[in-house]
Formats: sequence, C-alpha cells, structure tokens
Amino acid sequence: MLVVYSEAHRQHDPPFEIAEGGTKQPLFEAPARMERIRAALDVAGWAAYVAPADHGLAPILAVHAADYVAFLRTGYARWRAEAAALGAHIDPTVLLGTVWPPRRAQGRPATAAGQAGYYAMDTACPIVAGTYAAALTSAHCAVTGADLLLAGEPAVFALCRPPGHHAGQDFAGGYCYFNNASIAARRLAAHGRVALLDVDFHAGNGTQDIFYADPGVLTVDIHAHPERQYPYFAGYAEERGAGPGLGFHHNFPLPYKTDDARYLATLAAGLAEIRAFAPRWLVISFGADIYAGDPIGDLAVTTPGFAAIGAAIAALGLPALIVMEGGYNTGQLGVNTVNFLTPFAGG
Ligand code: OKP
Ligand code: ZN
Repeated sequence: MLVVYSEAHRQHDPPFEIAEGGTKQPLFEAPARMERIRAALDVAGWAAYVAPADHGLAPILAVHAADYVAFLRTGYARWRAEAAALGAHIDPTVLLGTVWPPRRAQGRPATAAGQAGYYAMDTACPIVAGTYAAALTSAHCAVTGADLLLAGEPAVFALCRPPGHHAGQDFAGGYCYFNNASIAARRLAAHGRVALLDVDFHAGNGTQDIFYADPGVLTVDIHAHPERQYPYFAGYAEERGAGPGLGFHHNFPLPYKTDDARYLATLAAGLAEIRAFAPRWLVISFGADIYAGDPIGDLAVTTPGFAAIGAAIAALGLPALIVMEGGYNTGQLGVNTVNFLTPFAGG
C-alpha cells in the first residue's frame, strides 16, 4: 500500500498543552508517534512511501476560511513581534490563546495573542515556529493521497501529523490545525459521492462543522460519548446535519469501556449507512486512541480488535484513503495501526 509521508511534521513539536484541571503537560501528540508507526510498517513490509506533492493553498481554501488560513500562516511571526509588550514573564516561543472571544463580540481581535483565542476552540492547539509548515505538509499528504485514489489506487494511507478532525472551517483545536481528511474528501467529492468515516476515539467536531450542510459527503462518526469526553459540545446522536445536509451526518456515541464486540456492532450500523449512501470514495479518519491502553481514551478495543475493525471497513470494497488522526499509546500505536491497515493492503 502506498503511504504518503513527510518528515516536515518534526517542525511541529510544542512543549506543552493545558489539559483539564489546568494541568500543563507535554503534548501527547508528539513526533515519536510517527516513528512508532513507521517502525511497525517496516516490520509489516508492504508499505511503499510516497512524498506529498506541493498543492499550494487552493485545496485548503476549499475547506478553511481565508482569514483563518492567514492567521495560521502569519500568527506566529506576529506573536514574536508583539509578545514583549505583554510583559517580561511571557514565553514568546509558544502562541496559545488565553481569551476566547464569544462570536457576539465586536469583530476580530487585532493582535496575534487575541486571534490565537479567536481561531481556536481549546488549549490543545499551541502554535510554534514550525506549526504552519508542518500543518500545511500534513494537509498535502492527504491531498496527495486523494489524487492517488483518483489515479486508480485501491487504498492509500496518508500518514498525517499534525492530525485534523477537530479543526473546523475557521478554528483549530485538539492538536488539529488543517482538517486533512476533510480537505481530501472535498477534493474527491468533485468526482463522486464521498463517505467520510471517523473512527478516532474523539468526536470529529471539525469535520462535522465542515460538512454539516453538505449532502455530497456523508459523515459517519463513532466516538466516546461527548457527555463524558472531549470535545464535550459536539458528537451527540441528535446532530444529523442541517439544510440540504440534513440526514447526511450520523454520530454514534459509545459508552465507557466499549469492547471489540460492542464496537463492531456499532460499526456495522455505521457501515450500513455508508452502503445505503452508495459512495464512490471512502475517506477514513483513523485514530488508534480507541485502544484499551490509550492514556487519554476510555474504550476497551484490543490489538486484535483493530484488525477486525479494519476488515469490516475494507469489506465495503470502496477505494479508501485512510488518514491518520490520534492514538497516544506509543508502545502499541504501531502494531494497532498496522493491524487496522492490513486488510486494506490485501492482508
Ligand atoms: C485529538 B485527536 C484529555 C484532554 C484531551 C485534547 C485531545 C485531542 C485529541 N484529558 N485534550 O482526536 O486524537
Ligand atoms: Zn482522538
């Protein structure tokens, strides 16, 4: 299977995030994740690496607002210029919002410090010097993967970092800046109906935001129930789309400690929706944080369970772009990801 990957992600390595309880902690979403996945792919032996092409900003601007993209492109340099004015105690190496203006506020803040809150939904999307370049290349990995499907590849793995499914039309959040899977899905949608299946542990609120009114992309999202887990405000079963997109979004919130059998039963219901939609293309937001041993997850999917989940999805028989999202148990991340992918590689 072709694997689209670039080392550019290493430029994005923020030193901390602020978690629940105000805890300042190292980012779970770290460069070592890619090393673990690559090592496991090497053992499996079927991966053939492809570098992403430079697609510029056009495919990104088909999903994200131009002012948000401009903020990601220029915000860090502007922050370096303005940080000193806020006081000697401020760390200028990280741009992270501390004020989230309600949308009823008078317009958009002028400073990078203010815009960092305006264009974010939480404290898990710090921006460092290399964030924009890494996020841009991550999006290009997904676009290149979509183009490979259009050229006839049956299955492609876009090994994206940073991930994307929490990023909405005009906001970052949850380690995500550009919504890689949504950018790929929109590109494919010009050539036929797309189903976007999100199996990351967390509800893909950004993807939901982007396609909520779009009947051309069916979004099916299986995740921890937001009444107990991040992102808390989206991912409820009652959210079914809006306007022409009504009925084309489906959330499947899962209970605490959902095991392989229960996960597969829920997945079967999601796959039935996809079959009924009869898409031409399948995009999968894959997160290995559904694993029982994930440090920020609370489900009970096992390492063999990943193979069963991958096999059930691959049985749709659709051209499939698998886009990497989360997964934070670095010890098992590689084998769980390979187990999921192997059925798409003909294994
Ligand atoms: C990104 B992806 C956990 C706090 C969670 C952000 C999580 C972002 C997950 N106590 N903070 O969906 O894997
Ligand atoms: Zn996740």
